[in-house]
Amino acid sequence: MLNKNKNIVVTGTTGQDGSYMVEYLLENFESRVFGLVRRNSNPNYSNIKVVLGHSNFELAYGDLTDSHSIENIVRRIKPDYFINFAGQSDVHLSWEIPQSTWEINTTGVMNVLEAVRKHAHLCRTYNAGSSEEWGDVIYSPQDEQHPPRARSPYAASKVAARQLVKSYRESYKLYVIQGTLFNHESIRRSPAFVTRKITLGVAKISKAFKENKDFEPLELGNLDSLRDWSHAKDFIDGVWRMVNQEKYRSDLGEYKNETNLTILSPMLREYVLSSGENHTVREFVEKAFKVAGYEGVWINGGLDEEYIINGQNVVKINPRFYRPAEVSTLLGNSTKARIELGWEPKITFDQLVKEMVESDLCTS
Ligand code: G4F
Repeated sequence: MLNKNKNIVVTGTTGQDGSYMVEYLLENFESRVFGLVRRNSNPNYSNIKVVLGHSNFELAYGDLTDSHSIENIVRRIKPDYFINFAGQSDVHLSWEIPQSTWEINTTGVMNVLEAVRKHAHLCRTYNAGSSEEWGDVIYSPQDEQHPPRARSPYAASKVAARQLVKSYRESYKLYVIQGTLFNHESIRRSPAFVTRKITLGVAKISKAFKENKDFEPLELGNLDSLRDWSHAKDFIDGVWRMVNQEKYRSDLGEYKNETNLTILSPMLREYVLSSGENHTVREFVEKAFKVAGYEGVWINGGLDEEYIINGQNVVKINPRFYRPAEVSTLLGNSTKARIELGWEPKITFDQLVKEMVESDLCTS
C-alpha cells in the first residue's frame, strides 16, 4: 500500500486511460491523486463521476501545451508520480491538425519533463507511447527492439516524445519512461476510434431492427487492417508496474531505496503491452453484430463491399475513413513485460467485444 503522503498526478483524467488509472489508484492505494483536466466551457466528467468527491481525489486545472500551468502544478504538488495520458490520440485526425498534435504530444511532454526536472527530480514519470510508432512494421510480432517507422503525424509526435524521454532519463537521471501500448479499448472509448464506432453502430442498427425502423448503414474505412486489441483496464496495471519496475525486477533489487533513483534511472526499461493476437476490423464487425444476435454476409469487394443482415445493408465503405498512409498490421510481443513485470492481460478479445456491445445496447 502506498502511504498517504504520496502525490500522484494523472493527466487525461476525463479520458479512457486517465479515468481508469485514477480509479485504480484510489482503489488500491491511500495516496492523494490529482486529476489534471483542461478548463473547458463545456466539461464532460462522465468518466470520472465515480471518483468526484472521493476524499483522496482532487481536480487540478492545466494544459500540457501551457508550460506555465504544468510548471505551477508540479511546483505546488511535488508529485511522486506523474502519469501522462493526455494527448491528441486520434491518428486520422493528426493529418488534419498536425501542428497541434505535435504541440500536445511532443512539446507538451517536454513541458512535463522540464517541470519535473526543475521541481520534482525524484518523480516517476510515465508518458504514453504507441505501437503506431512502428508504422510499416518490418517483423511480427513487434517487440521493444522494433525501430520507429512512423506513418502519421501522430506517430511521429510519439517517436519524438520517446527521444525526449530517453534524453531526459539519461541526461538528468530522471525516472521517466514511455511504454509502448498497443490498441486498448473499453466502454469509455471515444467513437473516434473504430471499435466504439462499431459497437455504437451495432447498437443503433439493432434497435432499428427491433423497432422495424429505417437506419443508415455504418460507414467504415479499411476493413482489412489488423490490430492487437486489449482491454484498457488491463493496461493500467501494466503501466503502474512499469513505473515501479524495481519492485518486480530482481536485477534492480539493490536499488530499491528511493534515494538511489539517480543510479537506477539508466537501467530502467520501457515495455510493450499487448494481447499477442490480432484481428481485422472486419472480424470486429462480425463479432459485434453476433453479440447483438445477428449474423451477416459480406458481398461485393473493395469500395463496394457491404455487410448484409436480414437482407439489409448494415455496413458500407466510405473512402473518407481511409488514411493517407495506413499501418496495415500490428501485433505485439509483450513477453518482456510478462516475464520481468509479472504482468498479464486478463480480459480476452471476445470478452472485450461483448462488454462494449452490451453496454451500448443498454444505453442506446
Ligand atoms: O481505432 P483506430 O482509429 O485506432 P489506431 O489508428 O490503431 O490508433 C489507436 O491505437 C494506437 C495504438 O496502436 C494508439 F496509439 C492511438 O492513439 C489509438 O488509440 O483505427 C484502427 C484501424 C485503422 O487501421 C483504421 O484505418 O481501423 C481502421 N478503420 C477502418 N474504418 C477505422 C475506420 N478507424 C477509424 N477510427 N474509423 C473508421 O471508420
